[in-house]
Amino acid sequence: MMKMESPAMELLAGTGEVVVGALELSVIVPTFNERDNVFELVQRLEARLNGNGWEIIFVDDDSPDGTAARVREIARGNPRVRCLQRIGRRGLSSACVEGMMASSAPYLAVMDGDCQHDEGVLPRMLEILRRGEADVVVGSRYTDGGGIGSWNTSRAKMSRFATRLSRAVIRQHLSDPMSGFFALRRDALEPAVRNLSNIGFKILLDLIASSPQRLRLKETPYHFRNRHAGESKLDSQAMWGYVMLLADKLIGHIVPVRFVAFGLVGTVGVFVHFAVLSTLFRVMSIPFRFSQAAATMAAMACNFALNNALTYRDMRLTGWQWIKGLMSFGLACSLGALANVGIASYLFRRDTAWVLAALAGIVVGAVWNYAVTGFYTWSKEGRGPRS
Ligand SMILES: Nc1nc2c(ncn2[C@@H]2O[C@H](COP(=O)(O)OP(=O)(O)OP(=O)(O)O)[C@@H](O)[C@H]2O)c(=O)[nH]1
Ligand SMILES: [Mg+2]
Repeated sequence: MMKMESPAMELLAGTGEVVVGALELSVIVPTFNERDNVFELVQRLEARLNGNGWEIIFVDDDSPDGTAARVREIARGNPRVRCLQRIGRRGLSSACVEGMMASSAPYLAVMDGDCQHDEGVLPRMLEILRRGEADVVVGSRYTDGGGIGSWNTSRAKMSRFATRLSRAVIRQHLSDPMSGFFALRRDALEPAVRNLSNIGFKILLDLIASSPQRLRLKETPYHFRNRHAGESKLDSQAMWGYVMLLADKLIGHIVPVRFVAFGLVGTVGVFVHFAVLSTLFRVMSIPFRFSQAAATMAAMACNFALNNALTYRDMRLTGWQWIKGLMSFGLACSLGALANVGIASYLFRRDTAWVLAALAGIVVGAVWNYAVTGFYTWSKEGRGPRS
């Protein structure tokens, strides 16, 4: 009798099917508006990985340019290619995690969909994993033999600064912990997966910081190339996502990081309130109650817009959903204000110092606003399509 090489082969043996090669590697590629890059990437991978038992899983966040349809078109002629299309969601890290969880391969690799990562390095990464020399192999731009291509100096400086910040959450040395190009053993992912923050762009950092055991890391150099086609999604908000990730790793076990962001946005709202109030009341001499009402509306709208762009960036509302969100946010916060005043007045009547009574009212109002808007304004049902 033929010797079975893996449980997968044993399972198939009874069906009479011919097993060409067991699945060994899944390459996970997060995409957003990469329609003109996906075919090129598949071809480049075919050239480098041919012969191995591998597949490529594109995780697309319902890109408006039709990336998912393009991937499925390719997949119909190439069974190595799969498409995971997420609706009403955004986020590079969470896309990578869901792609990895959709794979059954013992080895996983993550790379960008715009051909910036050098696919020629993948066989070396796979070999290191096969030999059991590391749990994670990181493609590094900052180790000897690596490079960052034609980045301008400000982007290069920003990347180095972010790398330094990362030391706050990972205690192991890595020259390029911000890398989006890496390969790992599935059994290194599984213990970490429930601790992941799933925030922002930096999945490798999240993974290393979330692993209950110390992962064995190895780096392999590569040159970061220019995009093949399309536009960058790296915007100023990516930096905010990074700060949120670091904060979640540092204090997320004490207080939810979204609540901290919500509180910070609320503080900005107080400044907006006073700016509008003083302009209308002091400068334009509009009666106090109208000025106060206008300032409250302005602060509420500003808080909603900031929370939508930052605190709930991964499920931000657009178009008609944005208007509906603003209304439900306004309603929830009005009730929050009533709770705030009610609690503060009650405590004040019971001889609590006025500052403490006011603070207690603010905390109760903020928790109410956070809980209710998280449930109604940015609920699953409220998530609309994004641009
Ligand atoms: N699924 C998914 N993929 C995303 C999202 N944002 C970015 N991506 C993909 O993640 C990869 C990296 O994003 P890029 O915009 O290329 O970021 P970058 O490589 O740091 O920046 P550039 O050098 O300017 O290209 C690309 O394949 C994007 O299509 C997202 O929200 N969801
Ligand atoms: Mg890119």
